[in-house]
Amino acid sequence: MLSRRQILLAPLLLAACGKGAEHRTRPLFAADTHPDEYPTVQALHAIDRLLNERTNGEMRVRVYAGGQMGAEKDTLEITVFGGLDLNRVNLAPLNSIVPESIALALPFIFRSISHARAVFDGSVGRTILNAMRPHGLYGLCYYDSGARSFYNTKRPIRTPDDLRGLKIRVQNSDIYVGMVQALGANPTPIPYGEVYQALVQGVVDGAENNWPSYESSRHYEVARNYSLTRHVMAPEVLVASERSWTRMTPEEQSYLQAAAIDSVPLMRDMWDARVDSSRNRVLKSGVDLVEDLDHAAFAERMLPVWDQFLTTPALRALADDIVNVSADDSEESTHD
Ligand code: GTR
Repeated sequence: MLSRRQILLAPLLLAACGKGAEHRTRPLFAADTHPDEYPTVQALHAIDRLLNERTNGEMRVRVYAGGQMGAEKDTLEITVFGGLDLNRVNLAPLNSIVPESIALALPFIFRSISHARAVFDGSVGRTILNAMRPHGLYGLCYYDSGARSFYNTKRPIRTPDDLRGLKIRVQNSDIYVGMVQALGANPTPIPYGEVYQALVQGVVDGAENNWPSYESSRHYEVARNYSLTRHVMAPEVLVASERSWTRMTPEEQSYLQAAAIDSVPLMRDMWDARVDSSRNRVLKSGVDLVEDLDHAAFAERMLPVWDQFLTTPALRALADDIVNVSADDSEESTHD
């Protein structure tokens, strides 16, 4: 029997395999793991609106939100194959596909949200997007993802030692596994959509994420200790399938690239508002927030993780370039 996902995917795969100009008569198919009201999904809708206006309805985007197409790792495979034209994913599942992306995922590489934004918007950001092409993905733009922090069902975390022995869900990326191991906890990679259940059932004791995901996924209802470690500020990424991209005319390509770039400031505004509302909602529910953390102690534990993952001179140079990007860190955004 066909699974729900196979049934959902069938028209996409058929359309993707079609020949000739067919791709221009159908919308671009886009996936996102978040529910419709989440800022990343709203950014995809913004791209649809911009394309619709600018091409008189010739180019449109059909958004499959809420993880309908599967976990990010799987949707990336579908995107490389051409079954999805667009995919909004976190950087983490790209780490095993595009080595250059590792630099942006290093724990504590960014000093602040302003620093992270300056990197995403600058030449290092572009270099990493360009590095995706040989891997079947065309990097269109980055979206904000704020800062990720640890939360758990057991106890407040103030020092790395407080994490010792806890089972922590991580994203599908070896860096996250290495990071959690270096903190003395036990990493368990689980797809995002299954984490709530895993927390409820005690399969894991905790996870880590930004305020909007902690709230939207309802993890905060179960894991009531949130510690503001802010250990990773890796971005969200919007990729196109290289197969879909090369089938577009140069004109279509520039419409799509422009709409993606123009959606970034729109998303950033929605993101900042959502961070505030998510944080308020979560704190109002009585979550135990730890802010007085020893950040330096966490960062120090990450030095061997950097060594473990910066395996080539090129990657080291990218990490150095990131560190050297200047930004007004004093103007730290509270929207983390
Ligand atoms: C969120 C991110 C998702 C997904 C999720 C996770 O912050 O927006 O794309 O990566 O985290 O933890 O799996």
